[in-house]
Amino acid sequence: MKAKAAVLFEVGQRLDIREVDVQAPRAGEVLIRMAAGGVCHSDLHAMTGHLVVALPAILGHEGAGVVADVGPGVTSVKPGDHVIPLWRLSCGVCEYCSDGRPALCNAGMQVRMTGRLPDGTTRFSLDGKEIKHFAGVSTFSEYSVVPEGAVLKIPPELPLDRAALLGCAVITGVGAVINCARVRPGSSVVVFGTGGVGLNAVQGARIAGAEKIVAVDLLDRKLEFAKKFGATHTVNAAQGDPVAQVRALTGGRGVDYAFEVIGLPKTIRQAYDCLAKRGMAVVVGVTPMTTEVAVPVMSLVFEERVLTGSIYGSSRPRIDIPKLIDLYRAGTLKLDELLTRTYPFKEINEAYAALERGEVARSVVTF
Ligand code: PAD
Ligand code: ZN
Repeated sequence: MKAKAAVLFEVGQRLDIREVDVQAPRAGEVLIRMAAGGVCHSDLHAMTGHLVVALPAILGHEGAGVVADVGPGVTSVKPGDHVIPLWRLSCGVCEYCSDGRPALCNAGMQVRMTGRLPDGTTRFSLDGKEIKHFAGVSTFSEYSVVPEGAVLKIPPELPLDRAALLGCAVITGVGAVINCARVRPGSSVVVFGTGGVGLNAVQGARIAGAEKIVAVDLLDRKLEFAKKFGATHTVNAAQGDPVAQVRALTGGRGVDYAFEVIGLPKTIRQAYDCLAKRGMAVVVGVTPMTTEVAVPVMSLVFEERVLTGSIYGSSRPRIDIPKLIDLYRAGTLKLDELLTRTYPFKEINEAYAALERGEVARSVVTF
């Protein structure tokens, strides 16, 4: 079948909407008719080359849609089901999957690095040449073939444009706070970068019962969003050293948890420098592959500080996404407020330009 899809041919280029060929799903695979694709900074990192991706590829890793067809042996979904594709495939049987760490699955990493499905081939092509799958899900396509292990059924009444956000921004941000850092009630938190993912770290901290939640960004517009998501204090890093400002807000002590949701060495170091003794800094932002960050070892030892990272919200999506849906239904998790703009698919490059200008909380393209 044919489908319109946003292809990245080379680093440095914008997305090119082309009519690609999509093969039928094979055994254990699911064909999804995509309804909405989320506009995440990680795709932009792929376009700029910060994130190394096998090209040409159909980008997009946040999305939601309806099952159009299934290959032999698929049991967990059927045509007509509403689903979210999970951008880190998990095999279910390896050491990491068995340990409740599906985001660390080697099979998922293999798909991510090669741009091919687990059998080593692709279901997309253009003029007979293979087009790669980004993160195994390629949500910027009217139709995408995804392994069953990366497809999660969701309730049909959930609006698909909002459901899409659960698949990356929400699970990554909330998960970093709840699964990785395990933020405790009454604690103090700083979040560097309050874009689509960072706002979810802010609301994750609110849901976890943090008492002080400081949002740091360069744009007042983003800080206003952050207040709606639960920030108790805001710091504009364009107006002076953010570390000094965060420390001042905690009476000099520093915070219990810091989240870096930008992907810059400078802000990773700033997040670390905001910590109190025994504090934990979690890096969520994606940097170029070779980036290094130095921290003073003395503070690791004498203050027992922790510096770590979180991929895909350190989550178990099949357990965590249904919980997030319950929190949305209860009015606790803000999804409607997160979706500040919707673009028709053909305006996808404009959607990315708006992300770069920092205009939106999160946007989606709709098909
Ligand atoms: P976004 O562009 O919506 O948000 C980034 C925010 O950072 C914006 O609000 C900027 O204004 C702000 N910012 C930029 N520079 C600074 C600075 N020096 N000081 C303070 N604020 C600043 O991006 P996003 O929320 O979609 O993604 C954020 C990062 O998270 C990005 O690097 C993305 O690739 C990464 C990500 N990681 C995972 C994961 O699993 N670890 C998943 C998804 C996204
Ligand atoms: Zn993402």
